[in-house]
Amino acid sequence: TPVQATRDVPEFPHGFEWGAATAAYQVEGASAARGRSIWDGFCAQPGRVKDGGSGEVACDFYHRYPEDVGLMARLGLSGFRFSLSWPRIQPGGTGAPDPAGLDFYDRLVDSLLGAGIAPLPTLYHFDLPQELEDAGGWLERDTAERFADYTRIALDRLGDRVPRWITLNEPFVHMAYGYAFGVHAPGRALLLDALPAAHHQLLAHARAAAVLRAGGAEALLANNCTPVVPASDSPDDVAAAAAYDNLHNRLFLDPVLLGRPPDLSAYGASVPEFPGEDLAAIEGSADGLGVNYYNPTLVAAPGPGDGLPFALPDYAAHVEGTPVTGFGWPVVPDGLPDLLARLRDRYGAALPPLRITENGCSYPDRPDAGGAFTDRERIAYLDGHLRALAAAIADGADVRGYYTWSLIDNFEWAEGYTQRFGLVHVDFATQRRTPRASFHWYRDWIRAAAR
Ligand code: GBH
Repeated sequence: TPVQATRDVPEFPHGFEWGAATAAYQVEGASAARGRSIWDGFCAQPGRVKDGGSGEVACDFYHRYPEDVGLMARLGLSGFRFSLSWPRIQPGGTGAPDPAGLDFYDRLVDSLLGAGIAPLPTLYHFDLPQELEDAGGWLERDTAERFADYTRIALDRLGDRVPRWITLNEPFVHMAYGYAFGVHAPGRALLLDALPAAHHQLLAHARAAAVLRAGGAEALLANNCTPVVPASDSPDDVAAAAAYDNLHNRLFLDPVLLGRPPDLSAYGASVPEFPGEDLAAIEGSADGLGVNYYNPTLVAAPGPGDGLPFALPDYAAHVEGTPVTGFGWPVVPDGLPDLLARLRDRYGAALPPLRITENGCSYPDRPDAGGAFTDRERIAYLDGHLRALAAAIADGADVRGYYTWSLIDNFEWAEGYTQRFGLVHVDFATQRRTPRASFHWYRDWIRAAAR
């Protein structure tokens, strides 16, 4: 039973996609049945992931997907966002595909379609084949060409049933966490020398988009977007906020939507240039954008000795009354309409249709006496963000779908299994799935909104 009634559900456009999201390394498990990815090696290094966790088994989605598709059907989802594991399809990142890997995604797609759920696959969600990392990974231009080959293989197998694809997930997060700060795989702490990973991921997106479009499919790019808020109206804080906005948001959107990179002069001389021919390929290469929205980012001028032209003070400590999730992330539903308005102001007619491809929260469970997972905070989070989204759409934002992160608890990267984002609780010892109260709440919301 829902703990909060889904009353006065606002109207959403006809055909709006109601979804949930996962990613291959975070849920599939069955790691012995595929090639190595950078996350396998990263998790094996002591101290990298909380409690020594890894995606070796995860949710065992590889074997249990029929049960999970059943959960999706009970929710009434119209769409499911998942990712394909590149090393499951092409074990070394190059050469002939592994038929068993392709067969798995084939079965998954058929199972979704059989349940009336549109598959929305992401080709790449942080899990690069290890061999490609050994050859330089995303710092290497050739990785973009390899990604195009892999895209062709996936499209050849699934394109008859899958008309819309996401190329890359969150190239900013991958560059920053994986290559600049080293807190995600591949664990490289290159600071600004990580910037070629932006260029090459964007080129990979463009190459993949060309393949997808030639096959009659749509190509979307999913970015982690954050409304950037200066800590004060002092010129230094405002300048730092602009520098951060350019790095986090505009570096991954301006080339695609405007055909030029943003001004990164605040980052000094080491900023690489995008060759003109690459910009020509990248411009206009997205048929839609996935927006992963979690929270706004507060930015202040750097202190002495800070190596970067910005500092990131704690938002919730600064803006009184801001609740935080179990991860400590600020809960700011109004940041979503704010973000959507900024995108419209900045890109105008160049902005393609949007989908919220991730939004959600982690909280520790307090199972009640009956053993139920009554996650009131998650319900409040979803309710707040969905009402804010409805208002933004009523105000003219062209948002076609909402995919909450996540359907089920899963491997939360460097946090291992300590942060739970699911509508469905997973007992990782037994793989038992138990819908939380938010599952029932979302089901009722979808029923009321999908009219
Ligand atoms: C996504 O990344 C990933 O795509 C997904 O795989 C992952 O499981 C999911 O989110 C949940 O983490 O302002 O200091 O509070 C999200 C990237 C980076 C977004 C950190 C929120 C908040 C930092 N996140 N950010 S803070």
